Amino acid sequence: MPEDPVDHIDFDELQTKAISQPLVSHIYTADPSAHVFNGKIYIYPSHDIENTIPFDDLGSHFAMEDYHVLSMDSPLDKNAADHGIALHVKDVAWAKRQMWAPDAAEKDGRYYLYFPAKDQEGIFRIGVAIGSTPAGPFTPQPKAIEKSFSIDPAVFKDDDGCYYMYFGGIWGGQLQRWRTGTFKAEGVGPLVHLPADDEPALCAKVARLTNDMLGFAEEPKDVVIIDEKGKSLLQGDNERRFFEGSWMHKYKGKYYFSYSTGDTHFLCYATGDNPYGPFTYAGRILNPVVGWTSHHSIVEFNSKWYLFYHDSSLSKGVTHLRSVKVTELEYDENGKIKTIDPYKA
Ligand code: FUB
Repeated sequence: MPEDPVDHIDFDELQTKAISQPLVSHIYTADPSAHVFNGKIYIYPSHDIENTIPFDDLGSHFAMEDYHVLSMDSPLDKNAADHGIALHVKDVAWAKRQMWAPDAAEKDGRYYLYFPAKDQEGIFRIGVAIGSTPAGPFTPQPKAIEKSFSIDPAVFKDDDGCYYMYFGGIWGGQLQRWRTGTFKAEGVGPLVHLPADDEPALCAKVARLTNDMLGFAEEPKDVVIIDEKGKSLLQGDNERRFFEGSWMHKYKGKYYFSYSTGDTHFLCYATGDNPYGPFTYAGRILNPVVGWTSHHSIVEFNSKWYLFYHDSSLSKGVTHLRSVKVTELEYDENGKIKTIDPYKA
């Protein structure tokens, strides 16, 4: 991922225009997956760190090593509490580096932290670790989830008690290398193995989880996004097609699949009538933030809806040093999400 040109940005002015401020500023945090557990908001972010790894289009400079869990009594609080290290890569037998965007789920009083990391061979897999409280610490399973691949797990509990994992990310997230069902190692760079611009876009994946929450109960399926005419979005439709950062929520009985468009920096969403889709493209949730990546979660708290997201304003535009934020999210009378501008005009 190229570093954003930020020379033109006046960061003091940007601070005054930002619609919200970092929830913590003693560490850098990103990719916030928020959930309400026991009446509180718990946020499962990536923990961004400074490092000397050169920037590249595969995101090698996102060299994170551990996870901290944050919590808030309410999304209206200005700050979040940091519960410290919940899991470190050195304690995960199968993982070597790059602890990217995690998520968590609760079942029967146990908490499950889902996280991607590169294994010894440099292949992204998704692991799970178990805790007895929402803030951890979490004990990792010795192996990654069988048949898991790529990045950005997001776990959704449906009203019938079934849990689903949405995952995947292109470029550095390696999803394009799995198009045939096995990992294609040959070729260098983020564009190798991607479909052509006029082919159907690469899709996020979804799989129902097993009852013990530790594996896939089925082969992962494509999360197909279609346009208003029922046609799959194309790979060249960069302003609407899936890139990374899946999230699922339900509003008034409809399923809302949301995601980042990566190189065009939007958070978008598509709606459907079941957890597998297809989902019809419905619009933008968040316009671009400062920093290359955009990543989010959506959660209901006390009958209001909130968007957790991140930007790189605290680090003055450093792409891999981000800060999590929250703002209210609103729907219109037809269930359309009102697009949010992260900075006032
Ligand atoms: O934090 C590393 C990666 O950046 C995440 O996995 C992506 O979603 C992007 O936010």
